[in-house]
Amino acid sequence: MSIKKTIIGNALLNIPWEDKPAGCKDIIWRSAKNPIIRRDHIPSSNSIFNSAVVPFKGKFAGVFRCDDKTRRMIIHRGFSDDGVKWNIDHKPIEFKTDIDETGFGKKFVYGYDPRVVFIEDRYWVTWCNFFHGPTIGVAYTFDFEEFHQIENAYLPFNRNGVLFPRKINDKYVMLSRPSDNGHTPFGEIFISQSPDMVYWGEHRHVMAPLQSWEHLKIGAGPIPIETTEGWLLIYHGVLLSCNGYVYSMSAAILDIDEPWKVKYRCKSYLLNPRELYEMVGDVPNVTFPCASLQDAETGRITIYYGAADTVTCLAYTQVDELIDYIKNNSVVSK
Ligand code: BMA
Repeated sequence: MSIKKTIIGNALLNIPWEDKPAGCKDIIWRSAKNPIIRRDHIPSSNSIFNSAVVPFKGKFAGVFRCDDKTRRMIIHRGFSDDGVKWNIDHKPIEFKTDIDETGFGKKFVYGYDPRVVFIEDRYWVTWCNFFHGPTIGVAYTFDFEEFHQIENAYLPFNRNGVLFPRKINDKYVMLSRPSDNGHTPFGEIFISQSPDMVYWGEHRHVMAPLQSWEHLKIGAGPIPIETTEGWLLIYHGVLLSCNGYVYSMSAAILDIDEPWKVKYRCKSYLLNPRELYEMVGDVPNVTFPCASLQDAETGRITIYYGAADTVTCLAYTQVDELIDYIKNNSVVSK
């Protein structure tokens, strides 16, 4: 049987994987091992969630949001042989930077919801940093030993900065979600472009909340996946219920050359909080995807998501099944 190659990218034969359980009708299904990282995985941690991983030297490396017991939000690095059992450094990453004259422009103040992506010759890390309010911090590493922080990408307030895995039209491209200083009761996904990872402009609007499950705000999740149908974007959406925010995830497909154009967008959520570890924790009812791994040979996609702002979990999907579902259940605008 010849397998259709829908994902444009590398094979990743050691991708963490569990087949869809018999009888399961979901397009995205959970790991039976969830949560794969518990809240007390390292001695200092209050919670480890909303974290990101990449293939690294035939194995895996990652950047982990480890809020500590003072409730400071910081980022630790980690390594894994199989993408499931993680060795997370007990010490936070110390970002090297040449602080600017105000002492603030390139400073790591706090770090949450990191993403990581390999582009050209290095790994780029983005996260929510503080610069007179939340904005997107940017750093790079070649080896997960030294991390070099550069200029924050945007003016406050902004969150969920997610880079594309290659230049598009010769520019670096980043999705982000302008916000406020607090728990932001609004939010739409925008795109910005840069020749050098420092100066960001040519901003375009990508998408706004559309359906009830995401009516309050949306934000990009993992690094978009390049496919023959366009960029596959897994994202989170938030519903405001009488009992607070509910974070679910779904997916859309963006145009490959003009990624501010939405080609298809799944109208329903594809995974929402319903397991105990997603509904009970420091913030109940949160499933928050920040990374994926994908194998271009088999079309397998493994999603890393934070649950209840407390633990880290895995979910799986198959690219052709997911894309078919998005196309057959697509509503792009009102
Ligand atoms: C968002 C971010 C996420 C968090 C979510 C739910 O604003 O802070 O880190 O998972 O809220 O609390």
